[in-house]
Amino acid sequence: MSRVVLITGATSGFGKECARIFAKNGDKIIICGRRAERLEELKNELVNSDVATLSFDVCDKDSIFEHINSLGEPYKNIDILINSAGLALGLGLAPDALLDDWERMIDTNIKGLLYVTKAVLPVMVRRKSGYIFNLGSIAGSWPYKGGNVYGASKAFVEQFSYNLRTDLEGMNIRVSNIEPGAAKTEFSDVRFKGKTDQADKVYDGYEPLVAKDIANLIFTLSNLPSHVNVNSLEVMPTAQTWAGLHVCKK
Ligand code: NDP
Ligand code: 8X3
Repeated sequence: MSRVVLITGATSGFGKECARIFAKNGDKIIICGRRAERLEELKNELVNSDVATLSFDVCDKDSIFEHINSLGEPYKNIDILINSAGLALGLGLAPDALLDDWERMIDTNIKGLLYVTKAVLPVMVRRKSGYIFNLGSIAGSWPYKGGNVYGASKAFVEQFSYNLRTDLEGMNIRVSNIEPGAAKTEFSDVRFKGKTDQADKVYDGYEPLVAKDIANLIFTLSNLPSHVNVNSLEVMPTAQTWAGLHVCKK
């Protein structure tokens, strides 16, 4: 049966590939992002599917509620929310990192995700049905140098996902925290503020994940029987492992 799927961060990366796979499989999609022209391009690409576009900044609370509350038939009964909008800014160590970057990551990855979730929840609660996918990260569990606030914001997403699921007990609403490792999207271009040579280096010499890998997994989870909730899913490229504990010797 066709579902209504609202996807943030649909102009790029995981969100864009989720839009493609859900739309091509007959679901109705609502694609969101700030870059309206990219939303229109994607809508044109998916011309044989039901696609609505909503252009808003997830940091703008009022705009989010206005846009989501403005949805009419056949899009207003959202079955699936994919919270993919997010970013890392900079890889500087805490003493050097920019406070503005820290604030933007908190505003986007934490507050933005909360606003969108809060705007979508009433319809799921009323219909006693829904599935929320949050894009966490391995950075939420595994510290690395320069990960400081980005990793902390993803740790928030993980714990919020579990607490949300707990609050929604008995309401037949599933919540999964998806925790990818290194994936080649526009993520590093954004992190390094357009310095593409630095961004490309992140994925040099091994086969990273691609957005389709994560979109396929999200789509698969969305088709599990409704009594099955995958709480978290950590996914890395085969080439990526853990760094081990570090000792700073004299
Ligand atoms: P991309 O940079 O390719 O896509 C990010 C998306 O987020 C874009 O569509 C962008 O849309 C949207 N976005 C960013 N800021 C805002 C904002 N203020 N308002 C609305 N939309 C916004 O990155 P990915 O697809 O890789 O990242 C998606 C999610 O996955 C993020 O939460 C990221 O932290 C997480 N992640 C990424 C990993 C990776 O290695 N790539 C690994 C683990 C997690 P627009 O600019 O048009 O608004
Ligand atoms: C993105 C993965 O390892 O670059 O969340 O932080 S990582």
